[in-house]
This record gives sequence, structure tokens and C-alpha cells, in this order.
Amino acid sequence: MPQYFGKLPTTNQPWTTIGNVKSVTWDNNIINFDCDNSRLTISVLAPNLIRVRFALTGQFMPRRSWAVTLDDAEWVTTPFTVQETEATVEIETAQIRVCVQREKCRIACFDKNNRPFAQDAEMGIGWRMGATAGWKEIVADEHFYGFGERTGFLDKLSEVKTNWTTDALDYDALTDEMYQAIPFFMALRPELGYGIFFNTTFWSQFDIGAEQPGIWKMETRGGELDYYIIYGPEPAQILETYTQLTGRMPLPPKWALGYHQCRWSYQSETVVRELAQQFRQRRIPCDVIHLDIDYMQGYRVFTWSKQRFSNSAKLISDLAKDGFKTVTIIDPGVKYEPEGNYDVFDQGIENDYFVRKADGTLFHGYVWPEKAVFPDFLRPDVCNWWADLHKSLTDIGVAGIWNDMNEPAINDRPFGDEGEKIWFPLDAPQGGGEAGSREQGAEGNVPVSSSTHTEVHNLYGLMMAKACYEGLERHRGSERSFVLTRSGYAGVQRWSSVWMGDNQSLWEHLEMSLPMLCNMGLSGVAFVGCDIGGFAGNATGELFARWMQVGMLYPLMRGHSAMSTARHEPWVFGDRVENICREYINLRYQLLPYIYNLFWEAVTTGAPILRPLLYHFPNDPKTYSLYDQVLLGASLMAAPIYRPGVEHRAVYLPAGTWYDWWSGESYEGPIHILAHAPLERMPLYVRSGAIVPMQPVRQYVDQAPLDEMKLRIWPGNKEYQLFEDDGHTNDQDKHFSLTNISVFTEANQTIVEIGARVGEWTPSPREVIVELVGVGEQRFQDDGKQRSLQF
Ligand code: MIG
Repeated sequence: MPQYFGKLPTTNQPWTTIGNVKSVTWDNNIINFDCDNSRLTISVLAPNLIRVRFALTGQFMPRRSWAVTLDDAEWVTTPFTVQETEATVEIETAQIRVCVQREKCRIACFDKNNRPFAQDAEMGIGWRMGATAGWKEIVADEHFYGFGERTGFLDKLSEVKTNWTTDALDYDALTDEMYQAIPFFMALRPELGYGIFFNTTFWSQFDIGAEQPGIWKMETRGGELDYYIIYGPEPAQILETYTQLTGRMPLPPKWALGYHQCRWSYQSETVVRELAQQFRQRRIPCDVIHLDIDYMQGYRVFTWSKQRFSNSAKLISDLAKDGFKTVTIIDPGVKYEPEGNYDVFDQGIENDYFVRKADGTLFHGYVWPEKAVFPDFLRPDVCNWWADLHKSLTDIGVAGIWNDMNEPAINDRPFGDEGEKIWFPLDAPQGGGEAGSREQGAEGNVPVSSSTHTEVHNLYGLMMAKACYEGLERHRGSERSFVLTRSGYAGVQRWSSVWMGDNQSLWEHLEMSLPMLCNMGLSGVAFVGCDIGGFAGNATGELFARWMQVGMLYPLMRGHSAMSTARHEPWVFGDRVENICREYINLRYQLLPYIYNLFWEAVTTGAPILRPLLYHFPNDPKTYSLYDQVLLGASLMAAPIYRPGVEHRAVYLPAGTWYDWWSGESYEGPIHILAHAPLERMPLYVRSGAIVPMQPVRQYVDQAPLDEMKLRIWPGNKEYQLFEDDGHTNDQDKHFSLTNISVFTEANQTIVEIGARVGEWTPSPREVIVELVGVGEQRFQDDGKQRSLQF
């Protein structure tokens, strides 16, 4: 893909480096190093977290709060010591030691066993022509994950990864710039892992040993180098701290965990009603129907086509009666229509809400509504207005919003005379002043603004999703929000779920979906999915069946397909494929209590829902490149088939006892086995001691009270905490309950302890079935009291 947007000029100009440390001072948790050519600070924020900042001028920019939720002073003070020697300054916390060499001001970190990590290479920190960069050493055996939304496999060693949000249409394994830009990664080797959050919204890039093997580099074209080092040693601890820094997701409504059906487009009321009916008649569970751009009047956001959706309110309420939630798409581009009586455009013009170029004229692009203008979501007043525009949708019952094209894509559909590609002007002022107070610049009609598009390009999607989330929170009473966005930046998890944009109906894209989603999870974004069946192109029945099996594992389970492709609903490929789809969607619904618990875990700790094996086996190098097996939470592991005609595959089972989900057969890991997987079967394994809460199949999440809960338990020794609440109201921080469950096996005896239910929420009357897999079942009426069961 051509990449001329946002790139640094090619230059041979040498880097200037920071020089030797001349003096050291400190002020609470901030340590200042005055060096020959500039100044560096290290802030100690937590025992496993430090922030390194360097500004060419010695002056730092005012605080940017877009991604980082806590300013340096807002962290709870953590004890540390500073020791100066002739050659070094040593900062030590309870978990790490940071050693700054006076010569060339080079930083190295050490764990308590004196193992180095994140240590500066020879270059350390440098700058040239508006770019700053840092270089660090790659230790032998180190592997690299995260980096936000990325194609290809798991480990990004030897790759270059740019952070610049882009409409990555037709992406493949070589594509660099994607819809999401999340400048975060983690490096892992046995016993030691650390994370780097590169706190810049400007164009930035990681080079993981491509230019210089053995050295990774971070570069940004902002004037500052600002990054956080997070010590693990395990991925779970890195993510916990990273999401403390950039925020965690709010608990979504449970219905958002059900199956979503989408297509570009279900273009009329009749088609949508027919679709809904098919799901119910065929008894394929479904909770959500998405409406793509054709529901609008000529692609004008916040309008409805009068011909095709003559009574949208009635449609949505009829769907709701049948258990379907309606999600509508909203794009950022507002149709440019000066004489059209289109109030979204008129209000935006009247209040000067749209982005203007540096010369003060209105900026426009060409997207679905043809000539379009773009709200400046960096301004709080614009966000407020945008949030309230959603009221017209929530008033008629729209339950969630899907944000597309917000990289922003500005020439997805180049119309008219200006057929050639246009770019968003990087010098366009954004985010300026208070509501309506755009001052006149000294030189005529130039608005004074705090940033330009160069700095906030990567934030456009994030800020749009935030505005949308706030609108839904405001206008849906106490109901939880569901937002889906294509573009985003670090911290996007606070406002929205994310899908991987326009994938293709190819086996390669099915395969790639797993490492893509795993790396998103390792970047703090747990609620993610890919279009099941592939967006562009036509799936075969076999591909679709395999994809639905894998899709059952996606935190966001949505089928979608593009205009002018073959239909991709679960029943279009004949009975055999339809039965497979039904079986795996049913399994998804049976597993909802388990999956919902994982969402709660993500909400409280930042843990991913879909996890690569290295997440739970970080000291087993055999997991480091293993991209085609995934864990759904700590207990379930899938080894899907992602090639045509394949009915067998190798599966790696790490240390411990594993059980085949289907047959109950057990294995002692570490071991490689050959799994048999005819089309009806996705190989699925369970770790010993797994406790998996399950429910009966429902056609949609809130169809009927859950009169039964099944705890499937496998012999072993483990603990589990079950979270429960009503699944949709926003007061869940008060009205929930927790139940501790543990399993203990010795010789041929297993004891299952179920603790008393604690908290304010009481489930509807239900029978609990405790199944010790392969041994037997016990049942009782749930009274929330403690009990102990013997098998
Ligand atoms: O120019 O709304 O990624 O999911 O169906 C294409 C139409 C715009 C791109 C999204 C896709 C959506 C499509 N959109």
C-alpha cells in the first residue's frame, strides 16, 4: 500500500543525542536530569511503572489527557530510593531498579534478579528535524506483542509498525497502517516481560529490530519523547497497569455478547423483518441486527430513508418485541448541503462545529453523502452537540451505535470533479478554545487553536466514539451502552468495542483473525471481533462453517458482508452448514455466563477475553509464536481449523492436564497431539480444575428467566469467582453478586465448594446442576447458601 500520508521526510541528517548528565534534582516522584543538550525526567508512578519524558527545549507540552487517565501527581505515592554514584543514578522501587548512566544519560531497568530490560542502546535518545526517537536493546529470546490492530501473526519481531489511523481497505498481512493506532507493546522472554506505552498521538513508529537487528526503536514526529515502562513480569500484570493508565471498558449490556447479524445492507423494513423472522423460525439465536448506511436518507447521518424505512420507530419496537436490539451505523462525514434544510449540517455551520483549514475555509472530503464536512470531535462543545444528536435514534429505541469511517476516511467514494485523492490537511486547527470562542488570530481570519490535525489525527475515531458513548449514556436512561468503532487510539476501550474493519472471505483472513484479536487484547482492548464469514468477497459453505466456529470465540460475535457479495446469513449454505452455525451459536449462548464473567474480569483488571497461550504460559517459549490456538479466558482452549479440506491438525497442550471438551479424553501436557476435526467439530480443550458456568440455550439473552445454571467442572484444583447481575442496568457497581467456587481433587475424590452468594443481587429461582465431567451430577435449588459437594 502506498504510504505518503504523515511520513517523515527522508533525511540523512544525523541524530543529535541528549549528552551527559550534568546535574540531578528531584521533586516528590519526579527526578530531573539536566544534560549537555537537553533535559530528561523520570517519574516513579508505581512499583512497576515509570514514565520517561524528554523535551528538546526542556519545556514540556501542557498535559494531554486523551489517553492517559492519571497525571503523574495523581498516582498514589510509591516508595522509592535514589542513590547517586560517580557513574550512575539509581532509582529503586519495590519491584525494579532503574539505572541512569551519567555518561550519555542512558537508562536501563533491572528486575530483582538483576536481569536487564528496556535498556537504552548506544544511541539512547535523539532528535532531528522535528522528530524524536529512542533506541533500546532487544535481548535474545525476546518476542513482541500488542501494537494495537495488526495483521500478520502474533510476534512482531523484525517488523516496522506505524501508528497512524488509516482506512485500511483491502488489507493483508503486509499492511502497516491500520484503522486503530495504539502505540503500546509488550516484550516477553522467560521470567521477564515489560510493556512500553509510547505516549504520543502524533505520527509514530516502532521498529522492532528491522533496521538494526538487536535494537528496537520508537520514533515520533511530535517534539517530545514521552513513554512509560511497565514491568510485569507477566502479561497479565503489564495489562493491569497499562489499563490503569489508559482506562478499562465499562461493562457492556449482556445482549451485546449475543450474536449480531449485519449486512451492507438490509436495505428496507421488509428485508429486516424477513431477516428477523428467519432467525426465530430456524431457531438460530440472535440478539442484534445492525443497519448499515442505506437506512439513511441519501447517507445523511441522523436521518431515515422515508421510502425504505417509512416507520422506523414501529420497525424497531416490533423487533424489540421479538427480542432484537437495533444498532445503526453513524459516519462522521456530514453531507455538505447549504440549501438542503438538513439540520445537522445547518447547526454545524451555525455553530462553526466543522473542521476548517489553516486558512479558515471549511474543509471537505468526499464520502457516502458525496461532498461532506467533518465535526471537530476534539472540541467539547462539538462532542456535546454530537452526543445529543443521538437522541433522535435512542428516542425510537435504537439500542447501540456503530461508528464507521472515523480514521477519518475522507475519500472512500471520490465523486464529482475532484476525482483525485485528497488528504486531511495536517495543519488544520483542531480542538480550539472554549465553546464558540474561536478567537481571531493576529494575522486575519486564522482561528487560534490548541492543536492541529497532525497531533490529533489518531484521535479522531476515539473522540467520535467517546461523544457517541456519552450520547447513549445520556439518552438511554439507566441502560448500558453499546458502541462499536472502526478507528481508535490507546484507551478506546473506555468508550467502545472495536471490529477489524474490512476483512475478506478468505481462509487466510480467518486464520489471521485470531492473532489480530489477540494482539488487540494485549493492547488493552478486550471487546473486539472480526466480520464472521469475511466482509469482502464470497464465502463457501465450508469457510462459513469454520468461521462461525471461530466466531463463537470472538468477544464481539458479528456476521457481516459487503454490498454486492453473496448473502452470508447462517442458512444460505444449506442444511449442513446451517446446523453447524446453529450448534456453535447455541454453544455461545450456553457459555454466556462464562463469557460474561470474562467481560467483568476485563472491566476490573484489563485482562483480555480472547487470549494467546503466552498470556497464561509466559514462561513456555513454545507458546511465543503459537497464533492458531487461543484461550477463551483461563479455562477453554480452541484449536480451530482454518484451511479447506482439512480434518486433522496438530495441537499443542502446555504443561498440566487437559481434557477434550467433546470426548472427555485427558492428556498430560506438555504434549503435541493430532486432533480429528470433521466439519462439525472445532477442537476444544479444557484445563484441569476448570469451572465453567453455563445456561440453557435462549433465542436471545433476555428471552426468559434462567431457571437453570449448570456448573461444568473438571477434576483438578482451582478457584473461580462468579459475577452476576441483571445484565443491562448501569447501577451494576451496586447491584451485583459474587460467588466463590472451588474444586479440589485428591486421588479419586473431588470436593466442590460453593461459597455463599455475596452482594445485593439475587438471581431468579433456579436449579443448579453441578457436573463433575466424567464422574456425575448433583442438583439443588439455589438458595445462595454455602455448600460442599463430594464426588
Ligand atoms: O465505504 O457502510 O468497514 O463494515 O459495511 C464503505 C458501508 C463503508 C466500511 C465498513 C463496512 C461497512 C461499509 N463501510
